Amino acid sequence: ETKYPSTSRAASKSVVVDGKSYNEDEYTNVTPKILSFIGTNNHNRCGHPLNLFKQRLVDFFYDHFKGRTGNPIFSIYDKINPVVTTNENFDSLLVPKDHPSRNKTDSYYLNKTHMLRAHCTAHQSELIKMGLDNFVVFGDVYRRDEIDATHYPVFHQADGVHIFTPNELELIYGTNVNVFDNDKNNSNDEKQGVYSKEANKIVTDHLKKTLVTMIKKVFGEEIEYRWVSEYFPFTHPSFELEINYNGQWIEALGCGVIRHEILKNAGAGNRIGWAFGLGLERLAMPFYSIPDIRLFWSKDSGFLNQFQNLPKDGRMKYKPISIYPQCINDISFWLPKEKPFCSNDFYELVSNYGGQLVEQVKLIDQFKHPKTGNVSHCYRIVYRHLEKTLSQAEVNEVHKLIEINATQILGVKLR
Ligand code: FA5
Ligand code: MG
Repeated sequence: ETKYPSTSRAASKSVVVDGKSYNEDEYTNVTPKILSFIGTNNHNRCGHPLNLFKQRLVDFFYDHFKGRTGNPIFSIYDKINPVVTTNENFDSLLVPKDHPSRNKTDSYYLNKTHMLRAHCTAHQSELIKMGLDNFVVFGDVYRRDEIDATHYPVFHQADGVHIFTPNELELIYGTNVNVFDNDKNNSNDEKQGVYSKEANKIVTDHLKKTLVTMIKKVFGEEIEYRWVSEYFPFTHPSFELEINYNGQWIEALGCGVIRHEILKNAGAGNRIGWAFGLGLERLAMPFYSIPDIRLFWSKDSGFLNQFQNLPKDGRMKYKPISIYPQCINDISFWLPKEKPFCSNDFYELVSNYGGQLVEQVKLIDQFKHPKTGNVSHCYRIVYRHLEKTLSQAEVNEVHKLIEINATQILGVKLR
């Protein structure tokens, strides 16, 4: 009988997702809770509001872009596995090696080489390599982030790409256009050096016009919107589209002209194209008046039944099942001195032990002791059950569990 030292067992631990095994290493930070979301595919579940909303977007792309014989030119992908390589999520999109989004504190890693996609743009390069010019990818994406009514560690995105051949540009513009600029150094805020001014303008205008038409088709002609300049490593120029909902500007999507280097690496170097990425929940929430992003994960019939018999193009206003009171508990502790501490680790711990009861976690105060140099954080945790009134005793129990685990796992000292 051979006995292996326990360390070698630990070193060969692995995470299994969708029947595939990934060896754990110092990058591994997915939790069982996060892994449990994989395969739910709310965007593909009949009668789910995300599916209804997705269908509206699909219809737009099918109706708006038709080929010579009237057939849709956009392909839809909604079943691509959320496990991607770091190369797909970052490198193929020219995300710099030191970009903060690569940090373990911001993304979910299976190990050093594989992760849960942080955006659906992760599939862009592969699909272009396959020869596709026009497509939309729908899928679940995973990010370590704060928790509140509009943020959840799992949400859904739609990512679209439209690539033009020189001939197609000419068709839009009416006359022959040069796609490329002879002076490759001619890059500025408005365009990439390689592309000609006209080609860049045609594609930028086409992008903005398409997305505004899409937003108006979904929300109605009266929707108020504005364009904001943005930066993405994978597009230039880049923009964000914001829409006004009840007097508040909501960031609906990011978009831009695809970096030529990406097209070139994917075998489409003779072309120019645009891309966008939008949050399905971000738009479905105002569309159906859904007040809290956690409701998309509700299994309560009071929520889902409201969407059951809704016609595909029907718009309805979600009726809150009832508003149950919040329960607010604060937690204060000294940060450990011997290891790094980041707020996202605490947010995740709260979400692991507080589950669906946690509505918000927020850093409300921090303090550095002038003599000892010790740092203290105070977080406010807002508890609210979506479907019943919580008793103080139930909340205390969960709060206690969070305190114990914060002490044991994160090494903090309660104050
Ligand atoms: C991206 O993810 C880029 N990949 C979008 C893109 C694609 C730009 C292609 C250019 C070309 P961003 O992190 O801003 O960008 O997220 C895109 C959209 O997802 C946001 O506009 C918002 O609608 C939604 N979103 C972002 N974070 C969250 C979140 N935590 N919860 C819900 N929705 C979110
Ligand atoms: Mg953004």
